[in-house]
Amino acid sequence: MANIKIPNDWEVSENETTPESVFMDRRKFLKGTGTIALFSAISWAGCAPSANSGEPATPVPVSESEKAIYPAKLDDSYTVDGPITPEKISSRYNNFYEFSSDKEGPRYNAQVLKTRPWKLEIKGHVENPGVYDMDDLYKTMPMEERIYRLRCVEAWSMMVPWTGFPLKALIDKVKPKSSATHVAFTTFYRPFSATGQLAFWYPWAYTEGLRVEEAMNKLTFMAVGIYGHPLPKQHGAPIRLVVPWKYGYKSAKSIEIIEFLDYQPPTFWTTAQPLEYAFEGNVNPGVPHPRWSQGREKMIGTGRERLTQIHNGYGRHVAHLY
Ligand SMILES: Nc1nc2c(c(=O)[nH]1)N[C@H]1C(S)=C(S)[C@@H](COP(=O)(O)O)O[C@H]1N2
Ligand SMILES: [Mo]
Repeated sequence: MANIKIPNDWEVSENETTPESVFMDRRKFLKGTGTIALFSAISWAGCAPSANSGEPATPVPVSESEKAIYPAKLDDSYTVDGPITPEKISSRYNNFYEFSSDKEGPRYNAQVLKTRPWKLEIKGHVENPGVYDMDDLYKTMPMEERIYRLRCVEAWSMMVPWTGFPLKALIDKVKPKSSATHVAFTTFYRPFSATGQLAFWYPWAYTEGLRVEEAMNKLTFMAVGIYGHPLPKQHGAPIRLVVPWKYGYKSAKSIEIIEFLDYQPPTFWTTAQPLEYAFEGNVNPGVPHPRWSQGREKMIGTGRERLTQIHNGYGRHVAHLY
């Protein structure tokens, strides 16, 4: 009896695995085109870890203002049930197509990205457009820690402690005009270091978008750190969006531009595969992906699955928006 594990009611035994997206996989696409050797050579230039370097080191804060945000106070009003994913798991299983189309590539390949200094531009339909240096944000934004579940559309999830600030705090400073209906987030475009961006069949740069009311929701978070230290590059350093009630693709990494618009912007996955990835992207176990069920998810690092919850378990904060 002692060996029998009684699962929590949200857990289910692992009995089905969901295929990852294989659409337009880079290697499959290139196979037979004769360009694979060239493409691989480009991909590896400057990206491979040195033979004895092992894992990328945990990033440390560099400026006084960045140091001052750690440790940030945990706000546990938004914590949902389930175990926290060990950092060794979450930092080695990333989606970051700028650097690799598999999960293991970004933690190595993303290390070439120059993330300091970094500026975030805010523009469009706002009273106070501007360019913020990361240090301005470390000094002025209300930093806190939040433990969120992140549910990828590929039917896996993780739960991690982010350090950052509610996007609303920044939006209140820039003051959207009444004409603003949507917010667009744009990642860098640097194809000579982010060689995944040489994949011409994708609509680079990576972009995402929200309705203004979604962007202003208290859950919508700009993360600058994770596990009590600055974001490693594979997680989207130095600043990334986290929208926990939506599929992971909405949580754009390494953001350079936030633009307020009076229309719904075209976004990366929605443009690449319109039939598979909706702009809204809310986690919903009742709406299957065209190629797999969304009813359950693998909790990475546990060997177990759980039932997927509507709005990823955050319904009491966001259901009124829909
Ligand atoms: N710029 C950029 N942001 C991105 C992605 C990406 O490929 N590029 N992938 C998204 C997807 S599909 C997921 S699941 C999450 C993964 O975040 P993580 O690697 O920090 O866990 O990042 C999202 N943000
Ligand atoms: Mo994802």
